[in-house]
Amino acid sequence: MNKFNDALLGFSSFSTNQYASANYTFRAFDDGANTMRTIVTLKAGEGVYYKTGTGTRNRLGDYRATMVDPVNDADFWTIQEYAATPADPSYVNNNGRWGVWWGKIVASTPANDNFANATTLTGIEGTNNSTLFRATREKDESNHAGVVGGRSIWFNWTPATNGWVAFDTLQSTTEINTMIGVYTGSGVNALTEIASNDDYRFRPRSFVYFNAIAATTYRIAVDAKDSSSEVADAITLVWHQSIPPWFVAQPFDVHILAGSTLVLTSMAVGQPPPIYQWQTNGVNISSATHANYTNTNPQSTTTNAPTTRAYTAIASNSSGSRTSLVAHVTVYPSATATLSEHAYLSGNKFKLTVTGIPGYNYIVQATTNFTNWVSLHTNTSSFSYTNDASTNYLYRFFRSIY
Ligand SMILES: [Ca+2]
Ligand SMILES: [Ca+2]
Repeated sequence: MNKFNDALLGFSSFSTNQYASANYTFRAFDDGANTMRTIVTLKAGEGVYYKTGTGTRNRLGDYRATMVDPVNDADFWTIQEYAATPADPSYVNNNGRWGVWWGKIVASTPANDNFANATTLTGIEGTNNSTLFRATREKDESNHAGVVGGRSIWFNWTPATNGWVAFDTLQSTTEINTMIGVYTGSGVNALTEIASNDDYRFRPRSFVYFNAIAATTYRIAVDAKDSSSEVADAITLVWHQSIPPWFVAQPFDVHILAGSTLVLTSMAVGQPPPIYQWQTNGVNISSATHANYTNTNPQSTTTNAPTTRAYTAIASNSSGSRTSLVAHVTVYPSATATLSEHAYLSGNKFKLTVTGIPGYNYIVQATTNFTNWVSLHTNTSSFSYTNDASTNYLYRFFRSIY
């Protein structure tokens, strides 16, 4: 028997349709009482065995052994005799031949039973289904959550970003009384506890959360109380990390005419998805709690000069908050353009510069009678315009309209 109380029985057997063979049968610790599993033939006998030696008895089976592997006290080795091919196929005494055949019977244990063989978890969230079946306590392993267990399995998780993360066994489908311990450190005997939990809200399963630091490897142990009423093995480990917001779209500067609809856009990603609060000059704007901010009637504070205000979006979630770049919004009380730098150029050309609301389109028009205006040119403020036909008229007046 091994440390789990599994049992292995090795033996030779023969019958009317079977030459003397090497066999074993196994019983797992949790198999039903008074049962052994189906007999396995390690090595089938090859022929008649007839070898009485000096007496009259036909002997077989002096050389056999079944042992637990001393390295892990879990696997079994068995060596058994079988009837090998006789030296002479005729039924002649002492022509029988025996051989021995060895086999290793592995007691399945969780691959991540030991700290050094921890299963690596990746990503900001996920689900891992594992078993504590035949999991063990290692030498120098401490209790997890201060509770005596003895069936621990191990996981490694290295976050890419800072942020709160939760690990739990709440979704385990079996009635299993778990503990979770989260640590940093390089060996099972050299760990610093970060978080641990036995029972979560009076339930036997466990829930921990901690503020994870990017690029730090966390060692997560899941263990179970080994009481007789809680011998289930399957556990479901779920983890979920929240990521602080990060702006992937920033608001930008806007020049706008008073009364026009102002739309500022932003987008932040995070986990959980962020909520937004827009501010102007550092003060929260009422009801401005979406990624985009809309004002259908922006105004200048004066009637004769534009007003510039600073807008920012603040994105927040449970892991932190972040402020967008500053967008300067300049509201113009009027779209009236200013004409400047008018001058005659060589070749009888007339040039002027139009300055209105930046980004708005303005039309340069001309007239000789102030009744009939002719549109000459359209461009985006501000711009310079040169009129090539100025000498065709005795006089001509120019204006620019929005
Ligand atoms: Ca273990
Ligand atoms: Ca528990």
